[in-house]
Amino acid sequence: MGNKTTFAHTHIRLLFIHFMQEKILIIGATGQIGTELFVTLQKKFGTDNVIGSDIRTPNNPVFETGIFETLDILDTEKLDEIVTKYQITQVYLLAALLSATAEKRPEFAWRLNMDSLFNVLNLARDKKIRQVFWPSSIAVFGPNSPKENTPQDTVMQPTTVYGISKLAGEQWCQYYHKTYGVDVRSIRYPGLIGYKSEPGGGTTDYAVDIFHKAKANEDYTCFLDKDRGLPMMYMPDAIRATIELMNAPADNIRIRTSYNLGGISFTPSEIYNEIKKHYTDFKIKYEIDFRDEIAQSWPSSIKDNKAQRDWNWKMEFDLPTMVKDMLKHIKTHP
Ligand code: NAD
Ligand code: AKB
Repeated sequence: MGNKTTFAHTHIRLLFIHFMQEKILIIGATGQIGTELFVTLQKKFGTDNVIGSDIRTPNNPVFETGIFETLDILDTEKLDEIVTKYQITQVYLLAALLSATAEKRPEFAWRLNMDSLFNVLNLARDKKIRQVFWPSSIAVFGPNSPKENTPQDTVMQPTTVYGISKLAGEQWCQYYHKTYGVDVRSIRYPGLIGYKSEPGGGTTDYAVDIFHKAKANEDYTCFLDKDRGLPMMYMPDAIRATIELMNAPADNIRIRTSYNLGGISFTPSEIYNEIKKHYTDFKIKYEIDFRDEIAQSWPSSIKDNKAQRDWNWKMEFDLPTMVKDMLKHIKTHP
């Protein structure tokens, strides 16, 4: 009994030391997800243990507290220097060109989205870091995938350069895990909605822009068709999912490509009607552009039973609760 207790105590102490020593590098930290992740990880691991980095200089006040490094992820020497300087154990790689921007610069998007991933996976292969998070997207699916309740494994023939890069990236993650034992974990995020940061050139950005127009008492012009349903998720759920996945025991992570995450599925007219319950004079009109074609190629809803099975994933926010919470915060957020 005594031995068992001692063993348990030692084990707990080692776990504690292990978590105390986690040093995290976020690459692409000033973006929509990075800004929120930076704050949440600082709270969890301490301000000195989270290093934000980006090619851009931050202008969001959240970066006034903590450590920030300017980094172009394509510069492997600087990446290596930062990893060594801070003795980084975990990397969250968020730098990428998103779907709409990538269509305008396809070759550069392919280079950035793929080389950034190789640069980080190679650090893990060479045992310079312990764990990697790299996000995929619902963009891995294409027009031939089932539209509703899209399962984890199905036909995947993306038609955008962004989707092609994410699908290839997923396969590389699995390859590095199988071949080199790299602990890389990934989520196929739906479109993300938050109030702390601006979205960065995606097809789902309308679902953030619409709130800012409502708050400013202006009409909103939507670039998607009013009935274009897409899977979306409120940022607090997405950040929680990311951290829960990263903290799950390695043996539970049976999918090393990327996990489907369902979120909330709605159309522009459905979110408009929900916002209108709070802003009764709010008006919308539709001027569809190339982004509607991208959206049309993606699923309307996603099945995430594998994430529920492997790491107990459970979403909290539905459309009404998300809209209410967004509007509450967006009013006071600068
Ligand atoms: P974002 O565009 O807001 O942020 C990306 C950040 O990467 C930016 O701050 C940008 O300055 C930085 N960056 C660009 N090139 C860089 C380089 N060469 N070196 C270093 N930094 C560079 O994107 P986001 O919405 O925060 O998305 C982050 C990741 O999550 C991306 O991989 C994206 O594909 C994925 N994702 C996002 C969503 C979403 O709805 N936001 C959904 C699915 C997947
Ligand atoms: C985009 O619209 O490009 C992103 C995504 C769903 O990957 N928000």
